[in-house]
Amino acid sequence: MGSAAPIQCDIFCRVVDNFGDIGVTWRLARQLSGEFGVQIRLIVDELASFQKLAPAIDLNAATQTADGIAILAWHQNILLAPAQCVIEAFQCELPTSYINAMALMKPAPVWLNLEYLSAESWVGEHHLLPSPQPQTGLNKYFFFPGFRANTGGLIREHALLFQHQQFQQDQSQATTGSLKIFLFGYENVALTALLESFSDAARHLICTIPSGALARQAKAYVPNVELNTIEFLPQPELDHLLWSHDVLFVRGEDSFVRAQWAAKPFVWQIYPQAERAHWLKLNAFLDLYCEGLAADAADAVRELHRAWNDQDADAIGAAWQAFYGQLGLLQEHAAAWSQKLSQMPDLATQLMTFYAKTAKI
Ligand code: TRH
Repeated sequence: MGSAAPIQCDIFCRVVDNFGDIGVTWRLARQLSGEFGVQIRLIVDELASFQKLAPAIDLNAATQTADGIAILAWHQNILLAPAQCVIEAFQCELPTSYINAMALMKPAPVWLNLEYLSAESWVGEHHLLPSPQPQTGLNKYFFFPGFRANTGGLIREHALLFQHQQFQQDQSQATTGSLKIFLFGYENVALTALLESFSDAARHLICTIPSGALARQAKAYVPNVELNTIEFLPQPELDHLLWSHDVLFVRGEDSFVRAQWAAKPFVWQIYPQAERAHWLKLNAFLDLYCEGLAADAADAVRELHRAWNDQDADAIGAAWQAFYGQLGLLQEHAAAWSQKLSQMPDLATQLMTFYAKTAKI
């Protein structure tokens, strides 16, 4: 920032499971490149998952370019001269040779660990703290995305909310009378009971399920419900899909955030962790999200989240009915929540501001 030469940034990503790791890093890479002119190399250890979100990715190419971003296959002996800004996604552990090369650079690169998103309050206390690395004398900084002012915020492209508004204006005439539900989640024992409870609604329902375990699990016929299983779309097309539905079931991290920018009532299936550790994270988010929401509506939000995440087939029907009964209020709340979040600087802006300050440019 301020200097004529573009900033160079390496983003390292290991695909642990599913699509969230590559989903978040790809989205961030596209924004940093497209809106900040940063020269990005995205170093990824698994191209097959990446290809699902970006069909142009060539599975056999060691290096390639997509959307102006250099994509490097992360193999064991990869040797790279470090960039000025280094983003290690989700503690994925940089190659030793790369760290040693960083230690020799003057000035040292700005090294950030991009953490998983959480609404827990301790996150703000740790955001941007340095973690001194005794072997090299380098500092690695924690960068915590989050929902509060003392965190790194959420990924939000600069034109996103404007585009959303335009989309809504264009769609305002196109109401079908059906309630459109988007259902993206992990395999879930409560799915059949949820779909059956959809058929009790007074309105006709259209339910869209992206390909994957949940789509395979969905039963073919439910009275009063039109079930559409669809192929995965390229990531930039996901927002329009979300915007064209009325209720969003989302999961993980990236689709969870996009549902919030879509300003629609949503249900989050959190990525399950050992010993139910994810419940703390889920409840921390619900506490924040339900602030200011009328008690009945807040109870409905909590109970549907509980039943869906607990895969509670006995409770999901009643939980859905209660949620459905509050839909008008939940729609207003979702719009207000999105508006509130948009007051925070977005994650890429915060990242670039921190980089400029730390690199003293
Ligand atoms: O796939 P996920 O469950 O990812 C998870 C979480 O990130 C979790 O925190 C992490 O620990 C685990 O992976 C390893 O859900 P998420 O985060 O929503 O990622 C899905 C990505 O797929 C997201 O970037 C959106 C994208 N996507 C498309 O590009 N096209 C589609 O059609 C759909 C449905 C999703």
